[in-house]
Amino acid sequence: MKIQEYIDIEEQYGAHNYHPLDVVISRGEGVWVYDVDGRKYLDCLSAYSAVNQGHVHPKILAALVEQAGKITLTSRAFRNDQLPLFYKELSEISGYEMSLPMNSGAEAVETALKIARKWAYQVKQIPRYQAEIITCAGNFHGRTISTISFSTEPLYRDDFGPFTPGFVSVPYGNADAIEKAINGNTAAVLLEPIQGEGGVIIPPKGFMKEVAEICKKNNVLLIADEIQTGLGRTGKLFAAQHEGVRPDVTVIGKALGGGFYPVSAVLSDKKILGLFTPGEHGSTFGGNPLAAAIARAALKVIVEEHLVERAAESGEYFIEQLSEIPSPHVKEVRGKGLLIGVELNEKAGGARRFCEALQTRGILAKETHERVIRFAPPLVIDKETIDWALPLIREVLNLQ
Ligand code: IF1
Repeated sequence: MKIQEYIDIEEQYGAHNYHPLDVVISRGEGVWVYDVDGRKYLDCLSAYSAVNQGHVHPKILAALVEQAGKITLTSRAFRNDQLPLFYKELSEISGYEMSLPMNSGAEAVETALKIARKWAYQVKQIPRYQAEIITCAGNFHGRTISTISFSTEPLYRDDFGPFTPGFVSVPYGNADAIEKAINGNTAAVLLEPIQGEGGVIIPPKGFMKEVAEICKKNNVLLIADEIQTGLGRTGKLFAAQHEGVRPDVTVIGKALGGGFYPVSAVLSDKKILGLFTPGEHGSTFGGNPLAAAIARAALKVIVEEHLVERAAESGEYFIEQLSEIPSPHVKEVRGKGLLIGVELNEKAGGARRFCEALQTRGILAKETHERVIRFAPPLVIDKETIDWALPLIREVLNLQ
């Protein structure tokens, strides 16, 4: 079939909840993806950081194939031989005592919200159903009714009310605003260490550390959503570690599945996750042996291939080089590790047309929030590939 035929079929039979670039990908390997006509593209989105290890990583593929031939789904009514090893290895790499496996990021965020509320009622003794959770403007935590209930983006919220109560919104990056929003009923603060979808928004230096101290002082849980920033993306295993912060609860997803399978998890210690008793929470696929085997291999690749260090090094180089590109359109280049945003001036006419121009030059990037081009390639990218991309990016950033 021709590319246009694929597009026409998708447009006819699929809901239009996305506006994708007209590239029809049929194969991927490492940082490269190939369309149905064999054209090659550098993937600078990594499926929103779910492919940190690179596309179709052979070791993760092998783990998937081996496990898929043995047993894929037992339900949690029974035990299996992969989940205990997943728990142990995830605890060792993350430094948290326990974890609770789910599937999508949003499900893991919802799980974190539930355990924060449970902790509020059972441990902090907040009167039942008065628990409040502080969230930040510009956040993205998923597409469920509760997670969009505290979104400040009309596009994600409008027409989906009524909304889940119990959330207080404060400006992002303002520790004082968080302190002022805390009252006797505050259970937790939920935030992203760097706001990805918000446009790669990096908070002021010291923000995470200050928030952690405020939460500790006020007996409020700090929940970090590291679904996009975690697992090496920003040059640390978790972005909160850039400020030496260990949140009470850390939520991960995306690259935990190595780009092969939806796997997410809530990480915390026994004093919090130990509050769940049998039957109170769960999921059909959460913690299935196939997911566990894939996640174990995905984590192993991050460690064995030093992807955290590579993201730090490659990211620093990429950001430095991007910052040196003269362009009438660029307002700011910002990022941490390989989570990079190029913000354009208002008169540049939006980032979409630049992404389309990048596509014609063999680079796939996604605009976020109208005016930011996000560059987030798989963490396995090498300097040669970055050097291949830079002149093409320079060309595009100098289009009229
Ligand atoms: C879409 C955005 C990114 C996330 C953080 C939770 C989730 C996500 C920090 C939920 C998911 C994805 C969702 C996808 C596009 C993408 C996205 F543009 F939507 F906001 F990355 F920035 N926390 N982000 O980034 O995880 O349930 O999707 O597994 O919904 O369009 P999920």
